[in-house]
Amino acid sequence: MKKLSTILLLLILGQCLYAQQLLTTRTDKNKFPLVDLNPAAIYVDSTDDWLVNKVATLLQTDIARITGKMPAIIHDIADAPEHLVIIGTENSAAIKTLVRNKKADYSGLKGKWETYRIHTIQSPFPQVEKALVITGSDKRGTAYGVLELSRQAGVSPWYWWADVPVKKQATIFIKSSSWQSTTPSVKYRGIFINDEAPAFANWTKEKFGGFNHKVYEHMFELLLRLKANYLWPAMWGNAFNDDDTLNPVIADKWGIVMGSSHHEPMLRAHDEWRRYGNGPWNYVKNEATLRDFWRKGIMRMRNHESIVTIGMRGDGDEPMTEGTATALLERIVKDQRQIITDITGKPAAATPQLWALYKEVQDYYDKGMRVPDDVTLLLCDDNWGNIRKLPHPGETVRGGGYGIYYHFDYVGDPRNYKWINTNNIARVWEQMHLAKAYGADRIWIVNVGDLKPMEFPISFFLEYAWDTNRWQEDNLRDYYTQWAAEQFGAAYAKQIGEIQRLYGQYAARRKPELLNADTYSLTAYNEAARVLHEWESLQAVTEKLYKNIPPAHKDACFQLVLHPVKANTIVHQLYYAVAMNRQLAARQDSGANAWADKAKQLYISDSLLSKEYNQLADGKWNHMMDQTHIGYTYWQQPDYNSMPAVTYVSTHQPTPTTPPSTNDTSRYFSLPAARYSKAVNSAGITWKVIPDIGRTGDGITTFPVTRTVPLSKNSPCLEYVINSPDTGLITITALISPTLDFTGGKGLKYGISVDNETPVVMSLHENGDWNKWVADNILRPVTSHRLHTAGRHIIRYWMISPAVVLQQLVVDAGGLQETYLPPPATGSR
Ligand code: REL
Repeated sequence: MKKLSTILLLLILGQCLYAQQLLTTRTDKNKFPLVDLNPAAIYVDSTDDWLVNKVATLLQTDIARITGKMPAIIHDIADAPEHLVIIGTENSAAIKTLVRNKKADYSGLKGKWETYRIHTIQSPFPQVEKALVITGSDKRGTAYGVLELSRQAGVSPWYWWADVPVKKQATIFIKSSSWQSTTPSVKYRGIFINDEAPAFANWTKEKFGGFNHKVYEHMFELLLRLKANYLWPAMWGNAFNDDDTLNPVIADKWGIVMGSSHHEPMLRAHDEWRRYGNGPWNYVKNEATLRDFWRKGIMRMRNHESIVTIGMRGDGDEPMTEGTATALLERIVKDQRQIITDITGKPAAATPQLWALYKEVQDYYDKGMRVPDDVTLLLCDDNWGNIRKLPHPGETVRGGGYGIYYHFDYVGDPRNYKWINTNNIARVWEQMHLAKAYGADRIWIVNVGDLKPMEFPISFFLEYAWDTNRWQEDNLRDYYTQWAAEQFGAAYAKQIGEIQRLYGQYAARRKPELLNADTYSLTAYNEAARVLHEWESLQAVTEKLYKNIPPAHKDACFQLVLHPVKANTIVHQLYYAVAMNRQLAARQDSGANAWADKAKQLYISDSLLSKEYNQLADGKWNHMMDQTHIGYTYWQQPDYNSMPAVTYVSTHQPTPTTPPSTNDTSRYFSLPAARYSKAVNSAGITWKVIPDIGRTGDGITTFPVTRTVPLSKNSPCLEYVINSPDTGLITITALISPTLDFTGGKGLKYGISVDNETPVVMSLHENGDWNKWVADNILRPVTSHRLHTAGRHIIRYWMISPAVVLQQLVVDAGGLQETYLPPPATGSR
């Protein structure tokens, strides 16, 4: 019996945890009327935390925005009407009374991090018939609960940052029940505003007068609405603590944990050293000055929740001088921790710290440098979304744990990408899922450039960090529609979700900054025209949607949906026109001239589109699209966009409108990985498709991602059948996502065999050019095999390492032409 009731309790609890739909309809007789004819009042204890009082006012204005009815805020239960929303932490007088009178039991929140409970209580106080209580294990937990309610009632976290209209309704009813949130999967979840000139910097200068608390306050609110808690502030010529002394004070009130980037130790901005530093940024030559400089960072931290970056890199994001000794760095860390101890008066371990294993710093770690156990090791991606290192399974027990620093935007080799969003969330999911599976879950921070236009991947990154169980490979596609529904309503969810899904896949093929007229082949398999057609079709669908969407949604739809599609389409049209021009001009064909004119028009269209963005919402986002993106000659951005060179010819030849197609005599099979003939799972390892992760479709990999087995004839494998008319040599190119060997080994491996041959074992990383992998966003290992007979053959792709995501196999049986993307899928033929 006891067992049965435990099971029942677990089932009910399970429902509480996952049944997170708070809203109900008027006909539900158990409902709580948040707003019926009148709004319920909101109670908050004025002595409760500032943030709790703040979110009470946010809820108040959110409700007013939704329904046009402004709820009263009361601070004394004696003033309560019959329906009351109670917001508070355990310090709230009303919450204490409820517990004391056994009307509620919040022991399930005790000691938890950022966890909240939302429930209704019948007759909690004499004059109150029903109350809706939102309480958290701490101030942020309480805030997240309140903002979750707002969000479900119709206020998107992006209502200000992307002009998403509030969903108007006359009434709001809440289900009578009890929900307790999960405790966040990742403790510190945040963003890094970086590479912020020219766009964000010019925008904020014009709108707010710089990076001051007025602009940061909008950011803090956004972060809380997205259930984030952590920020690395802008640092390109900006210094959070120095630019406006209210910045850190307001951050602390909003409950935002502040840090500084990976190369700005001790909470001091790089720009502060430029402003006030004395002598070289070199610990051997200038130790005392540096110590003073850092001391100020910790003094200024006061009791504001912070994560202190420790360690030291060279001046301005450069490596330390060559030959910097591990011993020196260890001494620096020791001295920095002594400063923390001296100034806080507590052991250093009482202040959260991180050491970022960014770029060359990881080498120090790999060569044996260690920092004390309480420091979080912030592992990093390669700046291109591929995680470089993860803890070994079983290595995760370390006081400070591990975290990840990830990029949606970057300045550096092989090219800056800071104009528009090019992040495919399927890949973000796959990499961050790895991070979680291997135990890197203390901090997740992502470089988001100017913040706009990264709204969509930011939402995903932070929501996934909040609950890594919520999104798996088999429901990832729902994220697109869920997000679209939240911004644009259920009526547009499917359509916009589908646009976002295709956009993410197309845009991740190559950063626009790396595109040129030669990226896609004009001739081989009609590649350039096919790619362009995909963009133009997506644009047509998006334009139609934009035309039909209600006027109130147009600004948001432009920013979040139409602009990125159009911007990419124009750039692809431009390079296609330039390619056509060059090809025809090379033949002295006067058809080249029309393409040159077209290219010029497209170049102008590009700048007009940026202008349209900047003028949107009466110029609210002026400068946000100032980033240059055409005319790169090396990694660094050009100062100005420049028109790619086109040529005019003066002869009079006919004007072809399509590229001359070459005679395709190539014999090949292009096999999308997810369309295997057979998947062999074994030893508890299962093949699963990750939808949309590939450059042209899905990808496939093995789960659990932490498991592997030595290669044998029983290993997990995928089979692909081809029917070859010939015998002879073939090559097989495996198109694989550019995952790095995060295990610290020499390269992730797979095996490949044809029929009964011994599998060829391929290492993905031993040879190759990282610049090309990331620019092309693919690995292309090639193996050779011999077909001894014509007819049916089985290609087997063998799992050796986990986390290898196969996108496509391309079998060349003779004459395969070179293309950027795989040739069109053939299946067996
Ligand atoms: O993307 C990165 O992590 C770094 O290159 C930047 O953090 C770096 O601070 C750069 O913006 C300038 O210093």
